[in-house]
Amino acid sequence: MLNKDISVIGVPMDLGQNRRGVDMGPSAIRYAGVIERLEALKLNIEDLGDIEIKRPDRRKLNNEGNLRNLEEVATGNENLALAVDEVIKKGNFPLVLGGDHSISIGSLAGISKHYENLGVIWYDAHADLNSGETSPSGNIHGMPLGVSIGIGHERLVKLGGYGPKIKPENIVIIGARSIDEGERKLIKEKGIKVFTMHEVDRLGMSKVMGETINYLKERTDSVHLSLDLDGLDPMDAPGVGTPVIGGLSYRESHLAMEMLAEAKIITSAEFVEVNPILDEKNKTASVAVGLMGSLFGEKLL
Ligand code: B3U
Ligand code: MN
Ligand code: MN
Repeated sequence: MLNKDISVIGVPMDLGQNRRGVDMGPSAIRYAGVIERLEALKLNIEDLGDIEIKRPDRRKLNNEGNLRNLEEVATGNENLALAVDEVIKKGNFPLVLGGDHSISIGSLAGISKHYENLGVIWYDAHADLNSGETSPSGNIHGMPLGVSIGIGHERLVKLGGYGPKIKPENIVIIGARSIDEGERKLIKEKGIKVFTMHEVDRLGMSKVMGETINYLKERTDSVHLSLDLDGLDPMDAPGVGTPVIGGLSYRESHLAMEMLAEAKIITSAEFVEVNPILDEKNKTASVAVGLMGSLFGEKLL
């Protein structure tokens, strides 16, 4: 990793989906020792604490169309975008702790304007390419990647005052195994690069990551890592809201992070969907912290 100055931002957001508890993700990840783990790597860590996310009376929440809690999700993400923007302005690496995956909308709004050609690695069981029109759930955490390429509600697509944030050809999805019909269409139409579990099994993680790194090096000037813990197999990461069996292993995931550390291409990152209420003794938060260790250069020997 080139940038040794890291700013940690927690986002206690659970309004992008229906299960309670993911708002406690940042606490669980801090409790699992993220700050100490990164400090041990001789990095300069500042913990900016948590972004303010409103705690509305849940009985009074309003949906707009098929978008659950649109206003609250948008406002929280605007706060996050401002914080991330400040971190990059002062030359630090933003490390964002979720919260549900809707927070990627705010992260990318704060990050993308600083680069000509931002790339994204989307490490996830899902493609998160839905919109109000295609979503089976109305949950905004299933939409952030679609929003980033300009598909979805204006309030989200133009969040931070501009959009789209990412070119479809600058995206690589890794670990997908639960893809909705509308998402499948979009992947084909936009030519988005996806390594589903099929490709991971066929090629192995080493080849998948190697190809991902080469692909992004060729066409981007910076890369954001968006790691949804449900990309991992539920045996390794049980504390997530929408587990999908047959996922990426703990070992494959560490290899992926180690290869990214070696390639020095990651310029910002977020780790999302850790839900301590659904977890087994904070296992998922600990796995997340271990992966951050590898991403920032921790070695076995
Ligand atoms: N694709 C489904 C399910 C889902 C997306 N992201 C998560 N679950 N974590 C949806 O609701 O959009
Ligand atoms: Mn996701
Ligand atoms: Mn997911």
